[in-house]
Amino acid sequence: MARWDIFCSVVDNYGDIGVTWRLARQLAAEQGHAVRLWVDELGAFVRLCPEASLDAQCQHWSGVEVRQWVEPFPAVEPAQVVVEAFACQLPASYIEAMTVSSTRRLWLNLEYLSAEDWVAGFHGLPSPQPGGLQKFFFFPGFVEGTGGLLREADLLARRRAFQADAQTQQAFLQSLGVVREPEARLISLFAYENAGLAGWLDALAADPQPTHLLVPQGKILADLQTWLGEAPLTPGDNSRCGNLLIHVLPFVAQDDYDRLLWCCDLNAVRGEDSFIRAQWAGRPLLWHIYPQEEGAHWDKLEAFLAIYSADLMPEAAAAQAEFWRAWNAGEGMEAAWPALLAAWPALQRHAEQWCDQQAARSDLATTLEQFYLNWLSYAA
Ligand code: TRH
Repeated sequence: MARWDIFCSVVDNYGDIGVTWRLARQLAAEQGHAVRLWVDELGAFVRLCPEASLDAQCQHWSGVEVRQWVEPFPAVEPAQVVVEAFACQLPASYIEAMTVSSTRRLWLNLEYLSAEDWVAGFHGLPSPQPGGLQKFFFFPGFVEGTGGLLREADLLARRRAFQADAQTQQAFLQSLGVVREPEARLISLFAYENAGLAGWLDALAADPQPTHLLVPQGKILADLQTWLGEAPLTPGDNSRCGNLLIHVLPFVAQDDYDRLLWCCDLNAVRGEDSFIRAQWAGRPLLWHIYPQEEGAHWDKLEAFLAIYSADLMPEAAAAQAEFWRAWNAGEGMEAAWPALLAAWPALQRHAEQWCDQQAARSDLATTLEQFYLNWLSYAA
């Protein structure tokens, strides 16, 4: 057992806290470490963990000590392993305390997820620091030589048991105010603002098979509202248009978001964490990648499509790629949707195969633990 400090600066949205909160819980529960999670915006944390306090300096949830990251930073003894998430800047006083301490400490920069080729070459490299501190880059990833993906040890067993149990799914959906229509496909929609939404909704409304679209509160609601031509949407609202039934949900707790993904036939997700959780759901997905300056996100999107589609029939791979490109370009969903449906059975099978393939690799918390143990033995 070691003490770990994880630092999370909430830049925007929920990905930074989503990833670090998940990692902190897993390191505590599965590796038995004493984990402190330092968060500079508790409001974002409370959205994922609604039982938590918005202003407590220190609180304990799921075996993790959650600390408010305030300025000036409190005088604390640094942990043996320090994780800065997504290159956030550690407090100067904390770095100073690490530097003057006689105890060796492992400092890791947990980087963003990318399927690009260069990632494996950079994973685990040292990042030289003044004062002799030992800092390394740690890259999550989909291939050998990277740090893997966040996945709790029992996740897939829990997911499969849930998906095999129609009554539990029904009860869960009912707790969100959703009554599933027998013939309807269920789609969850979590996305940034997207001009392509109107075209997709037109296609769903005209589709011979009914669709039940579940939309948790978030940025996409404004586009939905414009398409519906209605007053501001709030959780619980329902609208029907042709063969499309739209249901606005509250923003649910993080564990319930998993269950929502497990219930749906297709999940539209965004960012980094929901993207991975949709893959563990074993169902087809649609990724709205976080847009970056100068279009850098397109390379990431194409890199992922290339590895995800490697074992798919060419027609299905092309239909999926065009669907994802249309969504991220914000146009062309009317044509991309029927093409995707033509490839549907292949995509369904593939989603489960991909999940198995990824689950055969070490998860991120396990690779972090291994990295730490190697570092310890190297130091001994
Ligand atoms: O919210 P995101 O877009 O977050 C991030 C940040 O923007 C970050 O700066 C950026 O670099 C990164 O994306 C790529 O998307 P993400 O990562 O999917 O995080 C959303 C979290 O919110 C995830 O943990 C799931 C959770 N969630 C819920 O708990 N309940 C909900 O109802 C929904 C819709 C999501």
